[in-house]
Amino acid sequence: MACRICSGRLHPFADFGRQPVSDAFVLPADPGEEFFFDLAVGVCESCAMVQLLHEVPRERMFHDGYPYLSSGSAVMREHFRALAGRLLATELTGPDPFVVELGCNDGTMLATIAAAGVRHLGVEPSGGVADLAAARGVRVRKDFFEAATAASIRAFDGPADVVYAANTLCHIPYLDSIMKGVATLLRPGGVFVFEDPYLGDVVERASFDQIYDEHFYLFSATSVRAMARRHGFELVDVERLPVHGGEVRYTLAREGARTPTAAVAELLVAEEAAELAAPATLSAFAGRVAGIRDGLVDLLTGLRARGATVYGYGATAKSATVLNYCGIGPGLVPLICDTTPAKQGRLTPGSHIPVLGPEAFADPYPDYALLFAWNHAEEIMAKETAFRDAGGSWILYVPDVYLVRG
Ligand code: DWN
Ligand code: SAH
Ligand code: ZN
Repeated sequence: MACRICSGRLHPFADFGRQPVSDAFVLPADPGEEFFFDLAVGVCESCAMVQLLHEVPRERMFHDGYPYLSSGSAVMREHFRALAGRLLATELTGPDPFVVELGCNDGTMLATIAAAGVRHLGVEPSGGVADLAAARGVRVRKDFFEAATAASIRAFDGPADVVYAANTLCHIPYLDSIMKGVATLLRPGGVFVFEDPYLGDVVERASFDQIYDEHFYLFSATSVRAMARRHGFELVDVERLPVHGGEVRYTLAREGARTPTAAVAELLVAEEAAELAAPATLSAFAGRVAGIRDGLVDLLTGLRARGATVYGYGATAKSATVLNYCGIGPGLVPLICDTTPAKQGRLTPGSHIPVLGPEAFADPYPDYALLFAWNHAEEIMAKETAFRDAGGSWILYVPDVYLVRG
């Protein structure tokens, strides 16, 4: 198996078995044939990039029915409003600036840019969410970004000052084509800014559910710098972010265009010291994950034996890995509540647990709630205080299986 970035040798370190497409929620009346693939992950012995061993065709994941909405969390809405404000204040200050967002989803970030009257374009292959962005006044192109898309944007709109991508670059196996596209599109002094789940946080928190079909790569400063240099780019800034369970925002500029900040060297040194990409580190991670699986299944089986009810909270893409790897189905978790319209009334992929709207949670409250959207724990627990007041307990499974009692 060869590295998608540098063709180096891959060292496999974790295997989650057969898994469905994580965001392919199933219609109960017409389940059809579900697509499964082997979810296994490895690290490149040459460039340290952590990546899936098998890839799901992009059209199976990102299409008109793609359900995830960026606007589904108040914390994330504020996160993207703040980021847009910062780009406007720092990078988009020249005459007639232009920003391109890859994977703009429902336009949560670009809505602020559009409201400021700044030239922008969202590139978004999933038609349903792209329509929501357009309805917000965001200019959007329904397409997969790649080298050819970039060339046609450049020909029509001219060079971009900023190319931005949140939780999208790590979804794209074909980074060669993406980096060629960014090189074509970006003006000489422009920046490519992207933020994705950080390998360091995944290893530290044993957050194995960050591994699923859409998350093809798990980036680190080490692997991103190596990838960037292959395309004439330098990693000039890194910023750790608390969202989605721990991310890093990377800034790339053309080699020689900007001086890297001290934060880059610091993170590189920390990754080296922690031996983040070492087989021993990643095998230890895989061992902890197996322990979490056993602990979670034991807890849920014990609760069922006692007659306690457990609902899921948040039908996340991440939960597909948890449910299918642990073998959890409707017998242990009879329903999952979720605010996303396109998930409600459907069944979770592979595990076939019904997804209901948020009103089902209090009707009546279960004894326990398994928090699949643990990355939004603060926001969710703050709005669901009545659950604990009524004696309910939250179940979390990263960094270990534990209860937050009522
Ligand atoms: O990387 C990705 C991230 C950005 O979003 C994508 N590949 C797919 C998706 O991953 P996810 O589904 O694991 O993301 P979230 O943000 O953890 O999903 C939260 C889910 O919980 C959504 O379906 C909305 C739902 N939710 C809810 O029901 N009540 C969320 C909040 C905050 C709530 O209060
Ligand atoms: N940026 C948003 C959405 C993340 S979900 C946020 O952080 O909340 C990932 C998004 O990337 C999906 O909307 C998906 O349709 C989009 N995507 C996948 N491949 C892409 C590609 N090649 N070019 C642009 N967008 C892509
Ligand atoms: Zn490699």
